[in-house]
Amino acid sequence: MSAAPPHRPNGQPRIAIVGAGISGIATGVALQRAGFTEFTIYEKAGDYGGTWRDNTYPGLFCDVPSRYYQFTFALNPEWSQLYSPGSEIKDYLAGVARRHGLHHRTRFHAEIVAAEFEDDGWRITTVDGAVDRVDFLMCATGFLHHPNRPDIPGLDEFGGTVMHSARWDHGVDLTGQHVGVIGTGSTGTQLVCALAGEVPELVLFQRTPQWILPTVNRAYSRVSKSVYRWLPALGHLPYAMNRAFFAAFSQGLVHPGRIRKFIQWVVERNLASVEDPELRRKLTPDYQAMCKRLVVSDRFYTAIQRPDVELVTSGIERVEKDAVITVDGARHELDILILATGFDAHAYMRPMAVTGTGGRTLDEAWEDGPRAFEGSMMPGFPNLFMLVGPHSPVANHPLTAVAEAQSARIVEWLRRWRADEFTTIEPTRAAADRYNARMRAAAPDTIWSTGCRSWYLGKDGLPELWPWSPRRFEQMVRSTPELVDYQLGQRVASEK
Ligand code: N01
Repeated sequence: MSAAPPHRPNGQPRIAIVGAGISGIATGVALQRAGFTEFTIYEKAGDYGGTWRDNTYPGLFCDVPSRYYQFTFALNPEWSQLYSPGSEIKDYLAGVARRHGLHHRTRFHAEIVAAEFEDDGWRITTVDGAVDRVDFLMCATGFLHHPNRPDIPGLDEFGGTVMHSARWDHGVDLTGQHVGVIGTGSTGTQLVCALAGEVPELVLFQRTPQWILPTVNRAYSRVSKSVYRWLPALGHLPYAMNRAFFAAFSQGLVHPGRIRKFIQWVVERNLASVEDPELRRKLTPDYQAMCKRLVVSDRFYTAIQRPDVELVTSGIERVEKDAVITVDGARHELDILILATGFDAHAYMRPMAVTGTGGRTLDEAWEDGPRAFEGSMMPGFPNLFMLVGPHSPVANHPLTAVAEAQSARIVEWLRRWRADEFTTIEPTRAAADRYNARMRAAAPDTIWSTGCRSWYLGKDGLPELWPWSPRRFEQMVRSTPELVDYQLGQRVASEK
């Protein structure tokens, strides 16, 4: 049996952060600022940015305004637009990491394949077989991470190029190509807007129509940027305004009422701008607006009405060497197929093999779906924290804000560890069960439970999102923890 990690004489716990995306960066900066310096960020890829590094497809932008979708400790005066492109967000994240010196503490191409709780800490194994011991494991692996490849007969036999939107191959020349896009989520609709008119024929295969919220994406002027550069603290103002707007909007997500009705009215009016009644019928969803993630676009309906863009609503039966065959027998001859089919949003840190106390694996603990106490800790997995874990996505609240709030809480626990209040911490099973029961009870009130298929829903058909307001989330994360909800491990007296 290996020795238990001795209590660090310098008060420094050893910490592994898994993932160098938004939440890994937020955690690294929070730890560093609080004086916890013995941490390593393990990143399986070669750069920062997480989903913003992986997604590079044409037309990618963030549907949350950039002056809100950023860290409060790194307000950026340089945003080019209200909704900035994905590449700009990726560069921003990498810049924050480097400016805070995280590159000195990041190991790229170092995927952690296994983590086992052993004695008072975690034994972690990287893909090259190297083993490390740490006191705390922080999983910042995100949830829009593993591409969902649809199980369509014949897809592997397609003779042209097939690529998932999150694995865009920039070596593929689209010039003169007949392109099919499968999927009509935020990604599929952004792709259609970007590719319409760029290729001779674009076919969108739609299984379910989407409600579209029209917004205007405006560019920031040079003057506005220099004002924010000159007075960076000014950035808190648009941040606070957006925060108030999204707080109001989120009321419609978690409670029935006027906001839902208003959004429904807006998206229906937007749909009415589609001239051809038959096309309009095909684009009309049979569920309430916001049940699926609302698509934000002022260009989609224009793009889909172009003569060189076709909307196909008949289901896909199979794919042949040079065509997609739909159930109505139509044959759509194509050169390139783009899978805008989303992600396995329920994998979280898997396929990493995580084993807690008593040899219980994460797969066993999550047999009925991902669950966590306060979105971040699990019984039976001591000293493991998840960033933006199960039920932490707070609707359209930016993940930067969620990760900042959760990492501040983690720092509080580490201070208690340093003060020798415990060596190991995990929530009690009773506390976790109570918390998850409250989540389940709140779920039916949310818009996500009103009858549509989406990646928000878990195995039990209930949404795996935070079912209350963003304010309530922040209150929970900022409140003083009830120690009765936790099981604290102490060192035996002889070790002290
Ligand atoms: O994925 P999705 P996404 N045959 O799961 C269809 C974020 N995001 O990549 O609706 C045919 O929403 C599926 O059909 P259906 C954002 O949070 C953010 O678009 O299940 N079709 C659906 O149309 C977003 O919500 C930005 O019937 C199949 C589509 O594929 C999340 O990422 C930008 C199919 C998948 O839609 C995911 O969005 C982009 C099959 N076998 C993304 N399987 C920002 O702006 C699936 N589909 C921040």
